[in-house]
Amino acid sequence: MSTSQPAETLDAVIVGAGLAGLYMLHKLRALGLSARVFEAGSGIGGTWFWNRYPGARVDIESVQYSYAFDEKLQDEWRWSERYATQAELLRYVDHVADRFDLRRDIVLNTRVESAHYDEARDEYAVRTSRGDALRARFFIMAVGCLSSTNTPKFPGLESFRGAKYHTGNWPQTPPDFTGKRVAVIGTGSSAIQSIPLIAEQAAHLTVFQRTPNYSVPAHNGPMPREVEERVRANYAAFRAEAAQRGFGADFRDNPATAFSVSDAEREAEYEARWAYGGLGFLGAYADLMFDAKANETAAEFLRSKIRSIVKDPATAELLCPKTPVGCKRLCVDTGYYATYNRPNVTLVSVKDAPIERITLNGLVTGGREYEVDCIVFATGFDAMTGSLVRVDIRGRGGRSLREKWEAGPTTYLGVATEGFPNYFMITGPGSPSVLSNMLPSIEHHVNWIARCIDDLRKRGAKRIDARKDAEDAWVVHVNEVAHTSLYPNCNSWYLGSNVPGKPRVFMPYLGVPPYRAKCEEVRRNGYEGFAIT
Ligand code: NA7
Repeated sequence: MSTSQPAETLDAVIVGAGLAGLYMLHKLRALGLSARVFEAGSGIGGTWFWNRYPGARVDIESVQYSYAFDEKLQDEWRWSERYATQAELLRYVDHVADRFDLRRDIVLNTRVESAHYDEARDEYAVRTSRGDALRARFFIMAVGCLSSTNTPKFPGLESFRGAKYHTGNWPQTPPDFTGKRVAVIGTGSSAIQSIPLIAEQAAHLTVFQRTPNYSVPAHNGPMPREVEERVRANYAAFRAEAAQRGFGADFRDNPATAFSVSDAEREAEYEARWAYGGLGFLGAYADLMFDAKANETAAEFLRSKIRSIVKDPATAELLCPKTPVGCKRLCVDTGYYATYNRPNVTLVSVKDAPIERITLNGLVTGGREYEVDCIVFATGFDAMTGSLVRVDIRGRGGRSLREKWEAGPTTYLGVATEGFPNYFMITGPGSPSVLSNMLPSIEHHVNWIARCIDDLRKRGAKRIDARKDAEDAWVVHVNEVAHTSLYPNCNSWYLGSNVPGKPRVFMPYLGVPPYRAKCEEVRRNGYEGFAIT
């Protein structure tokens, strides 16, 4: 489109057709607004579109990881497994898009490249990779927290003659590892889910581990119908109750503290939670993420499990994390540790001998070359900010978001950032996002944003911008809360420490109930902390 043509004007442009973007579109339409979603992928689904690696599935039980906004949708959808696979989640997303006729306002295969705020018109001038030029009063990033993949810049990366894959950008046609020598780099959640399945196919699998992670068994299986029926019988109350929990999910939280019970009772509690499976392991005691000694009891329990499963003591020791449990996101697996008992699987620690380079035939660490046919990068994401600053977003005075956030993201409530009027982020840094059940957090943000836009319209207001003092106070508060916990005590993507050079700032907000209360209070007080004109 040439720049001389008048740009199409919409009420809102939304970036990303994942669970957040789809619901945002639905809500804005319900307000009678015009909105369009741009999506870089060739299909909708966001996380569930891109992360197709073997074993990819949600780590929160599906009855909790689903939209709550429409009762009929909730009633008609049935999950086949306790933890849905990526493929089933994608079917769910497709079903939602069809059911609410969302596709006609979604443009695929198109990246939004820039969004520049025009102060004279209170609009964003938006440009896409296809050459579209649009104008929109509201610009909404619904790009997800884990969508900008991180591939370490190993020397020689391009020289490798075999196939390279990233778990977060997996090919649509699944690669066949049969008879292949495969390297997996990384041992985060994506690696832990995929390694058992890759090992079943590959001739040999070598896992390159920098930091071991804790993992608890999923004990996945067909959705127990009695569980589903129990939840469904009172779904609204079940969800409301979960929203009162710290992570916004039902982890069967125990209000007791770890040392308020005997050693034997504590051990029995951990055993019961291990047997049940899933992230609820961390709900065993209220102080596990706040008291290092309490945490160590859970950590040691998990280490003892690793030692009991993995037969080779040296491998078991390498797999035992030394950091607090939960400080990096706890993983949920199916047969991860037992995979190291297979004769075709080798674990190589790159903690003290980092990967030096990639070669024509493999990779070099500790002065030794490991020859492989394929490399799987399970090396995670430039989390929470990567996809936001990848777009050239400019606010008042042409100020760029990328520059504003050079020393780390600053937001008000994780939904807005000062100097960028009418710009919203769904589950942005400074909101519970990745420290919560993502889907209810997405719905909460979308509802809040939609209501805000509607309130502005009713007031006849054209512009809303976070105030600097409110943003500064929020940033301090997010940090203070984080530092009451053990979360900032280890290198994790919550802190940005997985990406070299990224500022070390704790990004998510810890605590769903106080966060939601604050958002509600801000709204009730006429959007306190925002300037509205
Ligand atoms: P993660 O959890 O960030 O895991 C990435 C892994 O890759 C982790 O083990 C990293 O080690 C490792 N890594 C990263 N860079 C390197 C280099 N240079 N050398 C060796 N190893 C490296 O990403 P996932 O995709 O597994 O999971 C992301 C989230 O998605 C997960 O938490 C769930 O919420 C779903 P490190 O720990 O940094 O030493």
